[in-house]
Amino acid sequence: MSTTERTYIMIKPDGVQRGLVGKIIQRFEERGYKLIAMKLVQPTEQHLENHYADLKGKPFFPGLIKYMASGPVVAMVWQGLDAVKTGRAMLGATNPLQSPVGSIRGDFCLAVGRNICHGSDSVESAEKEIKLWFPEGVVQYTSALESWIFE
Ligand code: RTP
Repeated sequence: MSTTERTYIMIKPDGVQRGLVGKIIQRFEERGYKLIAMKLVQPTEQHLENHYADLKGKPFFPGLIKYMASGPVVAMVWQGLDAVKTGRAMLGATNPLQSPVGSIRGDFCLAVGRNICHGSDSVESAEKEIKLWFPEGVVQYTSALESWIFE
């Protein structure tokens, strides 16, 4: 487990429209993760089909692409210990009704097709997603807080 593990976290169009951007960012900052890339983008359907290529063929795929292309999303890369698995735990389950209270989905949403955020499900998919959403790369910097967050 590395203190420089990275995950791709995205606030979906409903999260942006509902004004939840600040709250979601705050949870990752407060947990001790470091923001190393962020942008507001209006993704194309083609880009989203690449992002969700593993789900092509699922009955909900066309609706998912339409929903994800319906407005801007906030694309982010967060770095820190166990970022992928802990990031997913912070988001909650795919179906918000099965998400524990205290998780982002468990606190802010109800429907699987409007679940406000995305998080990479493995270190390998995080690497792929970071390249897809940030072909320009991420920012390298040292935070003075790091020695207070990691041993
Ligand atoms: P995400 O990629 O967005 O973080 O979600 P996930 O890994 O938790 O779930 P995944 O199975 O990869 O599904 C991707 C997104 O598709 C929508 N979905 N709708 N209507 C449905 O039954 C259904 N199932 C999945 C959700 O927005 C889910 O986050």
